[in-house]
Amino acid sequence: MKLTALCFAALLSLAPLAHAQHNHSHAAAATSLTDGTIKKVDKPAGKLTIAHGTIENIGMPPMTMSFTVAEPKMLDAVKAGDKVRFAVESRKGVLTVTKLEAAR
Ligand SMILES: [Cu+2]
Repeated sequence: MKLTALCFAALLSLAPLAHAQHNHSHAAAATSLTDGTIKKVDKPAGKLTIAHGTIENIGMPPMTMSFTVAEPKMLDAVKAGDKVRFAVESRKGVLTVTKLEAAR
């Protein structure tokens, strides 16, 4: 009985530490969406040219450039002039559009 009480006290004293470690793991940021305007859809190359705002997760300032798309069907969903929101990730060193949706 006495031993059990001691173990319980030990568990309680460890709890704040476990909680601190849990909070620390939340530091990784989710990939956020960036505003952009489609300038060109290049189906043969599998690329979109987008005039984009700041892309925070890859540290890129606003500019117009082409991106590879993760899925070919993304090229069918948009046309030049469309306002979009999209996510970019570096996949094996290639900047790739991983999410694409119409801007509302
Ligand atoms: Cu860029």
